[in-house]
Amino acid sequence: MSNPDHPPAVGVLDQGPELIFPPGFLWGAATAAYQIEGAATEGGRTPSIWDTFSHTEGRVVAGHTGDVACDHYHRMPSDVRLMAELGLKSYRFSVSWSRVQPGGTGPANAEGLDFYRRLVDELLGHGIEPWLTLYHWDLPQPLEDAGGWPARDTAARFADYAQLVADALGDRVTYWTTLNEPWCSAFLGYGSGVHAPGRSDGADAVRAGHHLMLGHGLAVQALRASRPQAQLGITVNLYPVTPATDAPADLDAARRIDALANRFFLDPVLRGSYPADLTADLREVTDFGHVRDGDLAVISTPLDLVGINYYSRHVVAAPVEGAEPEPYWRSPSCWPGSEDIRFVTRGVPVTDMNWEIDAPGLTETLRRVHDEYTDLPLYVTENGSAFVDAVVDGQVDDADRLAYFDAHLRAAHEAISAGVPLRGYFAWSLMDNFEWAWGYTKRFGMVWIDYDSQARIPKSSARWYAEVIRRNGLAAQ
Ligand code: IFM
Repeated sequence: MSNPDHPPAVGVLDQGPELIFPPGFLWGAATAAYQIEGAATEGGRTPSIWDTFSHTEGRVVAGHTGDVACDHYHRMPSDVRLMAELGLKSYRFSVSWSRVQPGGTGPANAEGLDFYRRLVDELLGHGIEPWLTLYHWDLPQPLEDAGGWPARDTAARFADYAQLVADALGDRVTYWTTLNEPWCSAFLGYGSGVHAPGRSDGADAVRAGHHLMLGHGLAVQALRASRPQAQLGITVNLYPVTPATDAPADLDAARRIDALANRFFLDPVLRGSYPADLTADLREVTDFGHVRDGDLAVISTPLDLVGINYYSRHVVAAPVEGAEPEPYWRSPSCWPGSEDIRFVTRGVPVTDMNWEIDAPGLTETLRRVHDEYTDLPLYVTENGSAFVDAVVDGQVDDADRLAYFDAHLRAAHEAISAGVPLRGYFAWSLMDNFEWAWGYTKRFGMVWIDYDSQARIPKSSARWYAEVIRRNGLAAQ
């Protein structure tokens, strides 16, 4: 770091011999366009579903919006310098569709593309590998008005947009992920409606999930044809799903939630089919008439890598009468056809999102994807935690977040030792940002953002992570 008064907070790193990661391991940090860029109406950008949603009263805590966010659009060069000071090998960002193709159809917006060209140049100039995500939840509003992801045409529009970005940036960007966490787009956006566009219909959520994957497959085909050297993948958010007891009804609850949370995406993308138990569970919700011949072949177009976002574990149990509905991803409407299943709280430590901290779940998830689905290289494209931080004497000592990263990196290393081809890890997030329905009330960053002054303060976890990257490893315990 540039500030000699604040030496790296190596902490646990000093406790023992290092745990070394494989040579060339890609150490990174991630962000997403709507969460950090701001400049919502500048440079020809038009509204996405998140602009509309956040400007609708009652949708986001305290009425927060991404209008300004971290002002990254204007501060990009100094933010990249900060990444370089941290020693990041790679930076995962997303492109705002409505910045580069306002309205979601038609020609490219040169000014919007120019922002990402400058970002990529800046990264490459600092020796940082750009990792581009095409879609991190910000569908152009006119495409939502035309039906959104439940409408088949949106998949074709996404492939056109992917081509346009590939034409502009494909000569300099090697790593591409099509979608970030399609489960959230489909089931939080169209199932429970706690995310944009805020619709609540189980059948629409299932259709949205299918068309997101269809768009992914079409985009991969377009990118592969025009950029044969590119490394192409998708990012899915996965959870180990554990039954609360080994009673048959709890085992069945776990099977059902695993199907909706994990196998809904993993099976079509990596095996070219929907799981039979999933379609059976959903028979009261949809007859899957939206799936056309040939779709699954497109969806399972071969990839070069799989990105996995890991945060926590789901522990579930059979329905009980009179159980109180629960919030956010525990909301029953996130789980069409399985609304009555209970999410169980085990009483283990949680983050500020109330998500249970479960590092072994990362090992389990990585091993499962490798053992059951694919030999492809895997990347943890997000992992991190929100905690209540505070600035004290100009510093932020986020010991909880540092411990979370440390435990999860050990879990990642364990997966590598077990033979999983894990090639990189991206901390979520580089900086505090707009945490969707929670606005700015949840902080996931390694870098503190003062939203009044836009000052950046690297937290202890950032200085620790810089040291992990420098050593390519961490201390054994
Ligand atoms: O902030 C989000 C991110 O946009 C997607 N993955 C989970 C993060 C924390 O909720």
